[in-house]
Amino acid sequence: MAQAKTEAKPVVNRTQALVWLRQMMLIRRFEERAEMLYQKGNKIGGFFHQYSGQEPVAVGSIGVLREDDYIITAYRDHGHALARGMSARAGMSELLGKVTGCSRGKGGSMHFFDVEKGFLGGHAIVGSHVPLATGVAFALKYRGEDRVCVCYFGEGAINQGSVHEALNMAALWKLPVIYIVENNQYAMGTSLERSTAVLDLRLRGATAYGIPGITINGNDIELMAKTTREAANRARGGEGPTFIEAKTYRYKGHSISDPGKYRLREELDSAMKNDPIMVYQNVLKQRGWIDEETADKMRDEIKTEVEEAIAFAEHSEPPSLDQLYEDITVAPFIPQE
Ligand SMILES: Cc1ncc(C[n+]2csc(CCOP(=O)(O)OP(=O)(O)O)c2C)c(N)n1
Repeated sequence: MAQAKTEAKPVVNRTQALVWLRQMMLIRRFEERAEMLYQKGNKIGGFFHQYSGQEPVAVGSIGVLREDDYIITAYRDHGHALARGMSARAGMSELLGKVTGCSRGKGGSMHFFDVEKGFLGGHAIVGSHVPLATGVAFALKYRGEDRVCVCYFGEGAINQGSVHEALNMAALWKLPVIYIVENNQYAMGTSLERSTAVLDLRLRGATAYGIPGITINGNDIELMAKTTREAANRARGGEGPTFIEAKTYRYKGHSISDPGKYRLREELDSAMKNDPIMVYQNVLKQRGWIDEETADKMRDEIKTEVEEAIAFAEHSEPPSLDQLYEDITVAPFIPQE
């Protein structure tokens, strides 16, 4: 089986590590407060899928990309967007359906976009964006650019036919794409064991298409970073795609309306006991890169940032009737009377 190579040297300095810790804390807080707004204040409508527990996957991998690389993901997209540098204001406004949101209030939770930051969404049909990622990578190669496209999807998407067509073409044409499967163990209420015949997901890329694959602990942010950096180097060097299975766990139900009755309380408790944000904070403490007081200050600043984002979103306007007709087609869409 093809294996992605690993390297030994450290991937991060103190400054970068603190940025990553802060980003993970921001994602967590952003979603905690958004959940409250959804449930208590009834301020957020539509679907709402939380990333809580999976933060190191997005933050570690995006943290080693270049600003001109592309990212594309599924509907559990708040974490990737914030890790890419979207402001809490733009994200919160989108959740509240305001014109100041990243998709002008017309996308909602599942359709965060920020094209200027190379963040190509937020896609709700399972597996549908994987061919898009392959297409983006094809365009990059066709134009002779040394940028890469990173595509995130859940393990539930692995059995979609379109994913396999996309993997085959990426391997055939050695496209600069990195597929990151976020294996959080459940697709809605269905565990991987109940849906999938071959549990070693790397084999999907490796044996079928010859794409180097690696399975890693997605809770380990620095390992995420190192593995992604190596994959990006391969892609930029013309060696083609890499398939990374990041083992992770989601703390919340599939969506906000899912009480999660298909798993035991003990399973969730045991995952939360090793919360990757606290674990990373402790790692940095042991290295002497942060102390308790600085971490508390960081958390306080993040609380303020999120409250400020909520206030901004609440004071923003929803899109006007005219604006509802924008962004539908390339040429302006003229509604018929
Ligand atoms: C083609 C398609 N089939 C079914 C659904 C309904 N659906 C929404 S999310 C989901 C589970 C996907 O799980 P996974 O890919 O593991 O991602 P996760 O939710 O765990 O992040 C399903 C079946 C859908 N959106 N699209």
